[in-house]
Amino acid sequence: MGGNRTRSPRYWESPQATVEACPTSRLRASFLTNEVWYFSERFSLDFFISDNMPKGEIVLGCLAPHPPHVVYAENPEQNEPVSEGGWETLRWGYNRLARKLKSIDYDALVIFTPHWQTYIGTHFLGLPEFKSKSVDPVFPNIFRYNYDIKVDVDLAEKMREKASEHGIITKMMRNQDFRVDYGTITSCHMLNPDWDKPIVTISSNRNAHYYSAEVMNEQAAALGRACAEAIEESGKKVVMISSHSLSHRHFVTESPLPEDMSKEHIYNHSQYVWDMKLVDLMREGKMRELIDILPEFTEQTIAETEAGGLTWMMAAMGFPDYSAEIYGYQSVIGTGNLVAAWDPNSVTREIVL
Ligand code: 2X7
Ligand code: FE2
Repeated sequence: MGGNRTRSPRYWESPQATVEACPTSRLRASFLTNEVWYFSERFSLDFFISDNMPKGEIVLGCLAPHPPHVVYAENPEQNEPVSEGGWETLRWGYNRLARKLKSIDYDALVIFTPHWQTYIGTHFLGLPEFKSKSVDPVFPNIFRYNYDIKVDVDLAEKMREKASEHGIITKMMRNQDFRVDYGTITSCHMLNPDWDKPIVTISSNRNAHYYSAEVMNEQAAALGRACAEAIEESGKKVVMISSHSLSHRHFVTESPLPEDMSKEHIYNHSQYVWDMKLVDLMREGKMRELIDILPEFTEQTIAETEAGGLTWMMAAMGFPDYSAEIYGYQSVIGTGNLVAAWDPNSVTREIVL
């Protein structure tokens, strides 16, 4: 493996670091890291090789819908409003996937969210911590969540760099007062309520608004490939999260008690049939086919796939041809919400539902 990183000169002063130096001082090796550096005496040609630098990998991909209702229904201490429950099919599916995540060794969660919309380029959270209160603009009655989020800034920067190399306009979000969107918070809370892993949030650049759902699909796929390269080079184990519902036609009037499940139902049969078509393709491991028909699905069901998250994740994972794990499907104010996961490891991959 090669690279063009530099080491500070002080690194080589440590006795353990330098185990061998040839007379011309052009080659040095390190006990600490197994790196072998070749010094050309011209900075731009210095490089290293390493035996023990494992490639990073995507260890799981999750489709994680973010109606704030599911957080409200869980009654975590971070959220101010208190509920009597609700949306159990979705929440119990989420709880099961969260248990699987606990059994997986990973370094960071990387999430793509439709509720951080950017119009000039793709943005990445770029500070180590964001702490504030998130209030859902449409449902302030159910979501007022105090968050304290840790970010893997190194990984975010690597992704930004790779995306930029691929011709994508990018920016790091370095404003400490930036309010993290409720999509990121809801999906991450449901998958990892302990918040014990750093995250990277990626914004959704609205190519669809300038061009079309097809262009959006292409751009999101390019971003996914760039992120996969960044993950590989980072040496980290990453869980990817595509945060969104499927069909998205929803009620225009909220019931007096939001968690009154006697009022919750699918809004429109055609939209439900579309959602089930997608679930079938996921079960059959036909993700390339699914992504090909996504622009049509998005248009007909005004789906949140419009933001590009699913395409981004599937492209990064090489369009899986194995079965997705299905954890649950339920309507929230009429929208279609599916919790699903793609496990590249055939030993741990399960048939859940
Ligand atoms: O953002 C959402 C959503 N995607 C689905 C349902 C309800 C509220 O907010
Ligand atoms: Fe949403």
